[in-house]
Amino acid sequence: MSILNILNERKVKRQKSLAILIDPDKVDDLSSLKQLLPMSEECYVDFFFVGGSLMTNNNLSQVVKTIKNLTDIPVVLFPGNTMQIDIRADAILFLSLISGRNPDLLIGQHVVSAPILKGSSLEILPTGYMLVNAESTSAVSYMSNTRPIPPDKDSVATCTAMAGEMLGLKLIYMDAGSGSRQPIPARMISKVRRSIDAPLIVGGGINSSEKAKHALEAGADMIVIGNAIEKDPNLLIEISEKIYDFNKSLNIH
Ligand code: 1GP
Repeated sequence: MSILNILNERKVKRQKSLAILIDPDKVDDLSSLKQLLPMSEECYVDFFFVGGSLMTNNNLSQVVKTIKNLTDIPVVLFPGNTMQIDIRADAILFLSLISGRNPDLLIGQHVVSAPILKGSSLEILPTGYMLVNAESTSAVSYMSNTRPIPPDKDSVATCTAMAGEMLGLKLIYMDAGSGSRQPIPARMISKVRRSIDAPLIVGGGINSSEKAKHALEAGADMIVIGNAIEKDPNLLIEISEKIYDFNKSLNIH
């Protein structure tokens, strides 16, 4: 079954998913990644997202290869730009940065990468990507040359998500930015959840099991965690328990 079908099915059943973000630029030594992989399987991690705003060490293919060799957990590319494509991955978030007004990230980079993706077996996941942050100085805002949606502007967020879905995007990803001090407010997550049918991915600044629980309760179908698990891999156990509790209450898992 395709990843998109899996996500749609889970959304209908209200089943939650967990993705770990691996930024290849932060993987200096593959041994820490190799330690995380068996733990991720034990904790029922659903996906690895692989990507970052900047890649200075040319590590992408090594990271994808290591994950694919050592686990069966699907690898989804989360590209910061068109250079971040590796055909060994399972799928790619084909991100249109709909919170911004930078044409290159709404359609330009997609045109450049389309022929490469068409010739690959990667599953393409058309995704409306929305940055939500009070600061316009985060790495992703700087690199994307866009202003994020302010966290108190719920109607801007809901209308943006609705428009993305009406344009045919199949997933909506609300991101506070990697390492954000504040995750996306629960209030905004629930309003966006109620405005769209597409599966809703939420990430950025989720650094405790409580914050994970709030995002899930508010309506995130999938949460994405990067920095916090890099710093403390044991947090994965606590967060996966929250996901397990949610899914158990639905008699799933
Ligand atoms: C960032 O949503 C991801 O794009 C994950 O963010 O690293 O803050 O968990 P963190």
